[in-house]
Amino acid sequence: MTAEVQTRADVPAAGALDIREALRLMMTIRLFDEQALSLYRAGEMRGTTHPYIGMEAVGVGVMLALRPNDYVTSTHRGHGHTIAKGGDPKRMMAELLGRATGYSGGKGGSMHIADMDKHMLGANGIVGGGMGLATGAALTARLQKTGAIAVCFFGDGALEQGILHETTNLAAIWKLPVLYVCENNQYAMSTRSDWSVAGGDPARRAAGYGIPGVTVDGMDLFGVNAAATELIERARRGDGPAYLVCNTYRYHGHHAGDPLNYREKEEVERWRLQDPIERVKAAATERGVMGPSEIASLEAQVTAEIQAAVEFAKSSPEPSVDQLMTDIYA
Ligand SMILES: Cc1ncc(C[n+]2csc(CCOP(=O)(O)OP(=O)(O)O)c2C)c(N)n1
Ligand SMILES: [Mg+2]
Repeated sequence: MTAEVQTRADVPAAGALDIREALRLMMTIRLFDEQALSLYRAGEMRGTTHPYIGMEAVGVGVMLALRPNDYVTSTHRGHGHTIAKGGDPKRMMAELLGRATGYSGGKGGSMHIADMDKHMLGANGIVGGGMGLATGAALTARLQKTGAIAVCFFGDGALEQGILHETTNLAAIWKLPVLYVCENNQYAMSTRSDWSVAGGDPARRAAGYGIPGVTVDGMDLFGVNAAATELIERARRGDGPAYLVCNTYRYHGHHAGDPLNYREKEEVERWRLQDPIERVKAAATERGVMGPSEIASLEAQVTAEIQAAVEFAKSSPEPSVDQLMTDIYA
């Protein structure tokens, strides 16, 4: 395939996508992060949390195009990626509340959740920090001939990190099986991406490396999934890396304590009209996959699961004093 930029505004057919599973994952992500925000506001969480609310179609659309042994690297906004890759909401919630049953023994918090069994290589507090890891994981997959690929999620704010150039170049010349997924949620903290990112659509940058760059509506599960499937299959065939840019939006602040004094309420409302979960619900009904009552019972099931995760976390012990000096790099 030659270097190209494609913009996908249409809604491709669902294909092999499991709409029920997609909806379950998207609802789980939203309810998990709504719960995390309310625990933060109630003063029950130390540190902060970066909600993925509004961006669910990106993580789920990409993840449902993957195989279990494919690798994923995440960002500081990592809950959605972890849930979509099969992470356990109980252990995640326990980590947020600093409990010993959490993914990092309660000592890492929101930005230090990884699940090696699921090949989810971790959230990352360093903007762009997953780029080297994902590219390395792709090289590992190549050398071990596992047939796996790696997906690197990063934000628009990470587009200007130098490591993106280094890793993309290496991946392009070695044709590594890696997909770089830019979640353009329009802001890096309070900085608008249309103000800070040079050259217009970031997918155009792919041409400089001779690889495909595709831009999709990141509020559309089906469009994200279709583009990801194509680029992932291409990488798996040995044709090398690609950029996938997903235009999306975070409904809430950068983190739980963000005063949000840099954007208009009308802008948020405009994006909310494109709500990715509502769009999947509508598609599920239109396509006769699920009716309203089935959707409601799925929502009740997910709500109960998240409630159980909170109860599990709250009833778990804090790390003991003798754990203080373990897992420390010194
Ligand atoms: C190397 C580095 N520089 C700066 C920061 C501080 N920081 C944390 S998140 C963030 C903005 C990231 O924006 P973006 O990549 O668009 O991700 P989003 O928060 O929008 O998901 C910044 C600047 C950091 N954590 N790491
Ligand atoms: Mg951003």
